[in-house]
Amino acid sequence: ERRVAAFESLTKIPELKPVPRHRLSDEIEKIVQEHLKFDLVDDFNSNIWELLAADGEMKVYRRELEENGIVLDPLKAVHSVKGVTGHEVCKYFWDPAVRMEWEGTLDSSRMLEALSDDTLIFNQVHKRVWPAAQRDTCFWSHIRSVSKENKNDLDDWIVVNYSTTHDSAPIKEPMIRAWANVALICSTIILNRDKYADLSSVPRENLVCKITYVAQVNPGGWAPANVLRAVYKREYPKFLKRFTQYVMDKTKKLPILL
Ligand code: H15
Repeated sequence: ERRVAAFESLTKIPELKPVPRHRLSDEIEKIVQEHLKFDLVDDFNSNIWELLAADGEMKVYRRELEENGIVLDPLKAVHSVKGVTGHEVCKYFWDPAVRMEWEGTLDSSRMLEALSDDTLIFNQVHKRVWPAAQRDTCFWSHIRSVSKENKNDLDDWIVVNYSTTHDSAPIKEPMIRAWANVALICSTIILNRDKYADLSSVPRENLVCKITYVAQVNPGGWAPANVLRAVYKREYPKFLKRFTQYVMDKTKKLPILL
């Protein structure tokens, strides 16, 4: 199957061209396939997830997990947003040009390398969580579409942020390097699809974007469990609410990105 990059920036017209291979292609393929296979399984009735927060269509769950006193709680959230496509949601999540407009948990974000049109490497410094040492992260960020069998459906979209190392981002004490495996997966539902001859004539009000967000974060060293859990409980719902509202506001008057 030939994979293509669907866009280059927020402003350019989408292009369809093959993505050249690079040093992380195999790892990215493996991690993306894992997310697509496991994250969309509806396992909320299985007792493994504890509801952390709910607000309208948004539900944020966690699983308490500690290793040697370090909090590793896996997080999984679902949301449903009207008037936007999965392509739009993933694009705004991935694009470094707009990151600081919606991110509320960072001191800085630095792009280190563009591996290809769909994969960037970042070094980000997270806001300090008192009384723990400040954390930074170095990760590749990959975006792609996942085509549906039915041609009347819009593609699914996924962004994966996965920790890596990079020569331009050595760990500088007292900063602690945190590790993460994060995915945002979006599926677009079209209401009254049969009323429209083609996808390009569907109005925004008939779009519903189903969002699944999963995050496994390892703080990379000791941090007080109660403080960390309080931060997660506050920040993940805040992020999902603020980010999705941001995408709705930004796209409202723009042509639909299918
Ligand atoms: O997903 C979110 N943001 C993206 C884009 O900035 C980055 C994120 C990521 C996190 C960690 C490592 C790699 C990538 O995917 C939104 C996240 C919002 C909620 C953040 C909650 C706190 C995360 C703390 C990181 C380490 C701090 C340990 C003390």
